[in-house]
Amino acid sequence: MTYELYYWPSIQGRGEFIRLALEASGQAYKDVARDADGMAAMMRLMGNGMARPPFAPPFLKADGLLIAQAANILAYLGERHGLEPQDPQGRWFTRQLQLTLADLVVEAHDTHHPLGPNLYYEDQLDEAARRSEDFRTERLPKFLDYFESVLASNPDGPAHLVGTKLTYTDLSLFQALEGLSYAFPKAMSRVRKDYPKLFALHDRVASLPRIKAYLSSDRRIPFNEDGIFRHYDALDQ
Ligand SMILES: N[C@@H](CCC(=O)N[C@@H](CS)C(=O)NCC(=O)O)C(=O)O
Repeated sequence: MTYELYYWPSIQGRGEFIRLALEASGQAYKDVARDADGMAAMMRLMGNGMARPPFAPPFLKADGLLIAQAANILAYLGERHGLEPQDPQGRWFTRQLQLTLADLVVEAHDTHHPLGPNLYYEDQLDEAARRSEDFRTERLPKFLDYFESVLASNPDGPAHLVGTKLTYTDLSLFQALEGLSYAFPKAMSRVRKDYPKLFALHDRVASLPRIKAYLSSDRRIPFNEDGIFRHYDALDQ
């Protein structure tokens, strides 16, 4: 079976969390909107009159199902492809961590769009600078402290967030660290030494053979200033 992933074709965005899970588990998939006519197909699925339509990308077509919301899609893939623990407590905790990462993603996005996505960044420069300062000094350390403590307190050891095996939330944490390091290189390099377990997990994920191959392929879209994690020097002082 070939999965069909629907996501904006020129950014990593939230689609990247899904791409990483598909790549790490070796699934065949089509990144539909990157093909000719793919955008039209994606817009049709969100169109008026569709039964049970998604609100926004990413969404995944698989086995007659159409599933939206990144965390929801990952729960589906995790269950099918061994990217989540078998025990209920571990499974729900994995889902809980993924939703916490989704909260972090929203806050990272809001550093450059604190007044909302319908205004350009250039129309909210002062607010973005204020929001970013709070993010860098308060929110970012709070999230990173939390994930470092989850690794430190994993009864199965600090190699993974949950259990003894790779889960989709390990992959997503890798992606969050990648994005944060792109957007806030100065802030992230200052705190790197405070989070040895987080960055060790990041480096382990980066060196998984399938992920390594993916990251150096043209399937991996470079970070840019249209995505969620954007680098503006003014926001990283
Ligand atoms: N909570 C959703 C958020 C989906 C979302 O905001 N998608 C963005 C792209 S990353 C989008 O296209 N939004 C359009 C909109 O909100 O109008 C998820 O995690 O999948």
